[in-house]
Amino acid sequence: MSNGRGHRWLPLPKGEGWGEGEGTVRTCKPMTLFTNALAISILLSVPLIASATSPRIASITPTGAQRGTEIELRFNGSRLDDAQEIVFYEPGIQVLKMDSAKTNVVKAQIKIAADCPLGEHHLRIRTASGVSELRTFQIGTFPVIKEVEPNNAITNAQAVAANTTVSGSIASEDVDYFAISAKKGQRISAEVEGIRLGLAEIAK
Ligand SMILES: [Ca+2]
Repeated sequence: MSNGRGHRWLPLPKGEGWGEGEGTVRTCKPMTLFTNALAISILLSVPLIASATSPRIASITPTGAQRGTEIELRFNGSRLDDAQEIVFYEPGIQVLKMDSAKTNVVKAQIKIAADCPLGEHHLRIRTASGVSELRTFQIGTFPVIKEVEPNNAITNAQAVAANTTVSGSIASEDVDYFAISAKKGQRISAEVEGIRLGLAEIAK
């Protein structure tokens, strides 16, 4: 089925699209940060129908971006070498170019419109032999920075500016500390997004 703009629309199966996660820590006054966190998917117990030739997305890096920017997305997975299209289900994200030279990696330059809807965007990779499972990508208002390890103690907490999104991942039993500057009495809001990022898996 086509939407008339050359994009192929695929059905959105309910319950698919869970996996790793990110997190957001938000501060009300001028500080907000956003960090990846491992999340647990209850859908791992739901049988997914996929053939041995279907492409698979194991991770997307980064898992979110600021609207009005251009970034490179890296997809890791399997059977991705014959990728032909990244299908975004919601408007506002344009794929400028795509490189799928490696079997397990697809790189894509994407442009996010200044008025791109915020929040969760759904996507799949379509290859010559099939379509991947549904994944999600987050669009936010704040600039995104990477988590920098080691940050496992207060003494080496990563400094984060106000109104910033931090993107990272939590391996088994990882701890992340972030440092922000605030005045006494200042109210701080933080939000962590894990399972909502759609790629969480139970730690093995
Ligand atoms: Ca850490």
